[in-house]
Amino acid sequence: MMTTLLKSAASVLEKNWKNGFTIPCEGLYPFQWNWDSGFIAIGWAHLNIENAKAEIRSLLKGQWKNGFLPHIAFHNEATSYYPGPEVHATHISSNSPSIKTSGITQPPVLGFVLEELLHIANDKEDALAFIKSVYKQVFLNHHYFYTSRDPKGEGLVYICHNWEAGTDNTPVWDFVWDTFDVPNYKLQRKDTTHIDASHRPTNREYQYYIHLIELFKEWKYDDRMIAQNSPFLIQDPLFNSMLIASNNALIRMGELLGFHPQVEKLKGWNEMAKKNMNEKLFDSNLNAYVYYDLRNERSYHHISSSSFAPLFAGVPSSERAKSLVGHFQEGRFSGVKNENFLCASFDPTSSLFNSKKYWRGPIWINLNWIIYRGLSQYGFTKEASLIKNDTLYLIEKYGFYEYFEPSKKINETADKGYGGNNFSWSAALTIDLLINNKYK
Ligand code: 9WN
Repeated sequence: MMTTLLKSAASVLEKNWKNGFTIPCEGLYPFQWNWDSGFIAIGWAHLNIENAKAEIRSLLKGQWKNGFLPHIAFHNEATSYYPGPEVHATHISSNSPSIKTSGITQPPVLGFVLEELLHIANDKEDALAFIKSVYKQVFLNHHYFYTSRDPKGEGLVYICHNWEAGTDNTPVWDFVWDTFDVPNYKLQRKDTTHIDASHRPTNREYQYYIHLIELFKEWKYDDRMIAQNSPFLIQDPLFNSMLIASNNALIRMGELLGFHPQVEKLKGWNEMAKKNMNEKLFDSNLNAYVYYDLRNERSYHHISSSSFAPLFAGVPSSERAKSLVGHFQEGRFSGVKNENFLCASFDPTSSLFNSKKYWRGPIWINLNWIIYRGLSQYGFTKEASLIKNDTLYLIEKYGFYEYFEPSKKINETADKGYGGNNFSWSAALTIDLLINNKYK
């Protein structure tokens, strides 16, 4: 029997369903987004596996000839979002597909999403046949990352735009923006007509976002030019964790399906990726995984919710995982008296923390799901239940918002979440948290 919360989550997905794919949020994000679709497919798999399959097939329609998977597929027309297809202008690349897409990517979640579908599906044979039909496309995407975005052959791929991180305005980028100047573009922002501008990135930050796209267009989206010249070139712990978690899943599924050459390649990349993530991206003073800036050859010593994503990818040793968990109960993220709900998107003790502003502090449901799964996998059941209960508490109290206030005190008098409402991945992952028996 469906509980009330489950029913309302299902109705969010149904309303955002556009006959073949699901938009993240009406008005605010009116197209198909890459990592959103992955999380959304997990929700659909519990309700209607055919929609989950269609979601993934639609996303793969945007795949480029070199395996690149864009962050937005513009299947439909909409004027409520900026920057739209005319700004990305990806037809100038010889690799772009027949449908309109953006020319930047997002965290590669499809590999592990396919394995989630297999676990959730009642008809395993049918799910496996579907996975078989898309496996090589997803593999090609990983091949693209390790051959085009890992200039030093470290198994750590770079992102070249803040929107590729998915954590668009994390304070870590402030330090990158300080390293170069941008012209003054005439922005046509639409987001601030939907959402309180103080909860969104500033116009100054948008100048950088647009400038990077203008540079990529000048270089016709050529990866070699980008690697050589992009002022933004970051090895991001969240992005690489999503890739490793997807490698892990593709290896297991490839073994089941007999895709041996692909499995061998994936194992090679993965081994190097895990090793260098532990050696290069771990900051032992902070006790957390951090970002490395390849352009300026430096690390950024800040903790964000992305710092815990390696748990989900099985990267840390159990000893290191144990010390990471110290940031939760009575720790830096929870607050010494557990004053905060888990898990703020940025270090609540930092002067750069802002509890209301997008990825500079608020809680996001997809990161909570990733951390919850990571904690469960390592056997930290107490901390896993804590983050799961905090997530469901916020959703039940306010609804399926895009992001939420971490401070328990502010939440005592608040009456809503932040950003867009009826946000698809908040609904989809609530469904999974409520009914996925594997992680109780
Ligand atoms: C740019 C769709 C996307 C999410 C991102 C989130 C936000 C877009 C924007 O919305 O980013 O991709 O315009 O702000 O930060 O993680 O995928 O939900």
